[in-house]
Amino acid sequence: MKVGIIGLPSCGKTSVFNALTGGHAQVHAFSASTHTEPNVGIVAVPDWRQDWLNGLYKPKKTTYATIEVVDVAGLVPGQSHKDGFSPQLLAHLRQVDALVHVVRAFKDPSVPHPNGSVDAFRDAELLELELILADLSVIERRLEKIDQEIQRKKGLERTESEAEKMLLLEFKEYLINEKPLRQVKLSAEQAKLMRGYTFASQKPLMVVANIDESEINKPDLHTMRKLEDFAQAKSAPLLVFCAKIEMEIAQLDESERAEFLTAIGIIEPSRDKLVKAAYELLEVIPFFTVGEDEVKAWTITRGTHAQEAARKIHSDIARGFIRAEVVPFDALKQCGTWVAAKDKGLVRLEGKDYVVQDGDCINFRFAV
Ligand SMILES: Nc1nc2c(ncn2[C@@H]2O[C@H](COP(=O)(O)OP(=O)(O)OP(=O)(O)O)[C@@H](O)[C@H]2O)c(=O)[nH]1
Ligand SMILES: [Mg+2]
Repeated sequence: MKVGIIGLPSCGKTSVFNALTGGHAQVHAFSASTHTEPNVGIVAVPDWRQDWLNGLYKPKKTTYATIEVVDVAGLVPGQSHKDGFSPQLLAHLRQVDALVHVVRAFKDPSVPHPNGSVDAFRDAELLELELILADLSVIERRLEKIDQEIQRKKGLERTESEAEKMLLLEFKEYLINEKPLRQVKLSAEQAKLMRGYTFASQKPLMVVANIDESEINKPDLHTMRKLEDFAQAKSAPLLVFCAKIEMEIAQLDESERAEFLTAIGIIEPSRDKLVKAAYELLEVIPFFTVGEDEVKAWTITRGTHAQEAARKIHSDIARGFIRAEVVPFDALKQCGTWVAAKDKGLVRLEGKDYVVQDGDCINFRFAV
């Protein structure tokens, strides 16, 4: 899973990146990132259930699920109007599964604001509009050429291009009404037609309100209400935290961290909040494979069948799939060991169509 951090210049993107990854990427009071390479980092997905499994199996190795985070360059308003986003930016966007839209809500006068004043709602709308305009320009350029192409084509290819055109016109209508494409429901067939495009406003999105250190646990309600309305209207969850402090938290040792969190009254670090939100947004869940060699978390789309889940591990396991031995995490924890769970009849044998559940511990039986 890969998420991209976007936002206006100096809104705190790199601070959020550091908060998530525990990294030390440069933050600047003056925006400098528009022409630099993006920061890329990995977040190990925290899961107390995996920690418990590690205690049980004492494995040689434990592998947490990971999320890759890309701190994409700052989006300068107006940049996308003529030609859409730059090829570099589009290439980054193409690779991400979801976007984290950081909005500056911190006031700190020592950090200049590109628009001269802090107004989180205005900025949120501005960036969302930037995504919409970039998509519009992609569509307009495509529509200029598609008629000629339709004329040239025959049979099925022609029908497909015509369907593509219809869909692009539908998308255009949405965008003109300032609706992001993430709100358009597509059939599998339509999604296939649009596979070659990267529409920024189509990516699942989370909004992060980057608040002042003085507002932790007591954010400005007027601003938050407006941002909440904004996020809801754009089908995005809203997260609220102070990136500067969260970045400092992420850079502390594990032992110091808990103490610091308690001292400032933060219950859940932003990293954990964001990971949870990303899992919900992308409708993915973890399952575990366990043993003395390795305890490992795997990420699958909700609703994945056992055989497909096995494919995540190895195509041979999927091909030679016989049965999945499954024990839900809670049952395993209650019984204490796999053997005890088996004795109680809580380890089930499931077939290839079993829908894997969040936290299932699975041993795949297969023959090659
Ligand atoms: N007071 C305060 N300052 C913050 C906060 N978040 C970021 N800053 C400051 O704002 C400035 C910009 O932060 P960055 O994280 O570099 O912002 P950015 O969006 O990555 O900026 P560019 O990449 O240059 O567009 C830095 O001086 C940060 O220390 C915050 O929550 N509170
Ligand atoms: Mg930056």
